[in-house]
Order: sequence, then structure tokens, then C-alpha cells
Amino acid sequence: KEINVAVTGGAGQIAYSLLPRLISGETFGTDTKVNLRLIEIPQVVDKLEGTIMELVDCGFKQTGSLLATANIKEGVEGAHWVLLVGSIPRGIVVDGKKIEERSDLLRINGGIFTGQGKAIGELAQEGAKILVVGNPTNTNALIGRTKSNNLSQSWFAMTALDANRAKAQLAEKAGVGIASVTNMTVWGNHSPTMYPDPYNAKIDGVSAVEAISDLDWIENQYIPLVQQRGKAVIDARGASSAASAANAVIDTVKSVDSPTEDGNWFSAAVPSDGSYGIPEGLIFGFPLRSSGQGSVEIVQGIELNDFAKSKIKLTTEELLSEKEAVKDLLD
Ligand code: NAX
Repeated sequence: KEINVAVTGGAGQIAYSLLPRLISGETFGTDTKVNLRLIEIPQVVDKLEGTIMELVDCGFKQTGSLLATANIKEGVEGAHWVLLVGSIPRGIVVDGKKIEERSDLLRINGGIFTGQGKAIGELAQEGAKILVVGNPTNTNALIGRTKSNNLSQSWFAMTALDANRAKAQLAEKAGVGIASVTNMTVWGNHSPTMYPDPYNAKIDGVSAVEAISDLDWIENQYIPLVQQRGKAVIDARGASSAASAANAVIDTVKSVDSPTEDGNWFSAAVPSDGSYGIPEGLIFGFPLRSSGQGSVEIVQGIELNDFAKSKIKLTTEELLSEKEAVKDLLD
């Protein structure tokens, strides 16, 4: 078997942890040859030659062709998976202005995802899967998907890192191994308004709230801890999460490509079909199940109490205001 995988932000820190794992056999299987197309902005594209040298030096048997390009069209042509990791970070100076506000970030990155979405819709495979990692993830995916104008393709925005963080904190508190924690949903936006759902998450098959039996910790410490974990890593490391973000990309690709185990689900943001009252089309974190054959469904019938509903309302409102801020990019 052979698969074409395109990755933007190929010279960034997440990509450095991600790329070897895409061609090691771990992500797409030991029987699949992986052709990697690394995409960067023109100022940085030369650096990718060094990355490619290292990928060759890893000596993985599954390594197919390796390409570095600053041309998004060349990069995504024929791609089965597109991992949109690249984006302009907060704090950078663009056209003489320091990008600090989320609204500026939305507009600048939104512009990038317009062109990338169009190229993917026209040139990536029919049925291609696209995972957006670059922030603001959900709204970038909304713009990209709208501009791709190709409903055969499936767009996802990454919340798996939030879900992994949410599981790890529950496991630590309960004093159990991480494998005991299942059914984690991160509802809504990949931002501090996300709602990691401890009521429907399970520890050894029992609701995490019941298993931990400390509602004050759950509602007042646990949820903010998960919501602010990205910032805590930046404060401690002096750089944003990279190894764990790369790991979450791999988790998402594997969750989408393989059948979900009975009784469990995984977390990613997908276009809402109106489930749970979320406005249609909004790219929203939901509990998902995959058939492993290309179809991914939103899990229905999950009970949401008033606490959950109030948190989901907040994150929905934030996503609607992000959508409003980029509405001219959605025409
Ligand atoms: P880096 O700044 O190390 O790398 C980003 C790379 O993207 C740079 O090399 C840059 O040149 C490239 N790039 C910018 N615009 C591009 C374009 N138009 N086409 C191709 N490449 C382009 O950031 P890194 O730490 O790798 O993070 C990448 C993105 O992931 C950031 O937006 C970051 O905020 C986001 N994250 C998202 C997470 C999630 O859970 N969804 C968690 C981790 C991370 O914070």
C-alpha cells in the first residue's frame, strides 16, 4: 500500500516530533509506504532539506518519496491525508504590526486557510482527510472547509491533545493507569472555553465524577487545569507543546482510520450536523466513532446536565463570534 501525506509547517517544532512518526510504520501501518510532502513558507522552505536528510537517515522501511515545497498546490496534489500544522503564531510582526489579539490572529491565519482550502478541494484526493492543528484551529478549519467546496473530503480540527491532557489528569487524581480512562469528550473550541466532560468520561467503566467523588475538585480545579494546560506548558518550557501535540496528531489520524472499540469514542472537532443543538457547519469538538472505513459519526444520546450545558453554551458563543470575525472569508 502507498499513501500521500501533506504536512504544512514542516519546519516547525510540532513537525519535528511528528514527521519521523509518520514514516516509521506507527501511524499508517508497517505495510504502507508513506510519501511525505512538506510545505513551508518561502522564507523557510530551504530548511526542509535538513529535515529531509534526517528523515532519510532514520532509515525507516516505510519511507516513500520526500518532497519539500513552498507551493501549496504541489504539496497537496493527490494527498490522502493533509495535516495543516503551519500557521502564524501570536507575537510575530506582520506588516509592521505585532499580532497580539485573537481577532488579528483569526484574520491573518484565516487568509492562509482560504488558499489552502481551495487547493485541497481541487487537488487532494476525493475522500481526503484533513486535520487542522494550526491555531485558531476550529475557525481555520471552518474557513478551509468552506473554501475547499468539496464535500467528499472530511475536515477535522484537533482536540485530541486536550482530550489526552484531560484523561491524564483524571488518571493521576484517581491513582489509576491512563488506559482506565475512556470516553473523553472535549466539547467545542480548542481554546480555554473548551469543555472536557468529566461526567461522561469513564474510569474503569464508571463516570469519572462518581469514581473521583470530589465535585469541588472536578468543577473548580480539574476543568480550569485542562483548559489552561497549554499555557502552563509554555510557562514551564518557554515554548508551546510540541511532542505531545505531535502525539495527538498521530492519535487523531489513527482514531479516524481505525474502527473505534466497542463502547468508547474519541474526541475531535468536526462540522456540526445540528447534534446537541450546535449550529450546523460550526467546527465543534464532539464525541466521535469511526467505522474504520472512512465514515466518522457524532455519538448521539449523551446526557448533558445543566453544568455541561452552560459550559457548552460558552464555547459555542465563542466559536460563533470567531465565525462572525471572519465572515467575509466565508463568502
Ligand atoms: P512553529 O512556529 O514552530 O511552526 C509553525 C511553522 O508553520 C513555521 O515553520 C512556519 O514557517 C510555518 N507556516 C506558517 N505559515 C505557513 C503556511 N502558510 N504554509 C506552510 N507553513 C506555514 O509552531 P508549532 O509549535 O509547530 O505549532 C504549530 C501550530 O500548532 C500553531 O498554530 C500552534 O498554536 C498550534 N497548536 C495547536 C494545538 C492543538 O491542540 N490544536 C496544540 C499545539 C499547538 O499550540
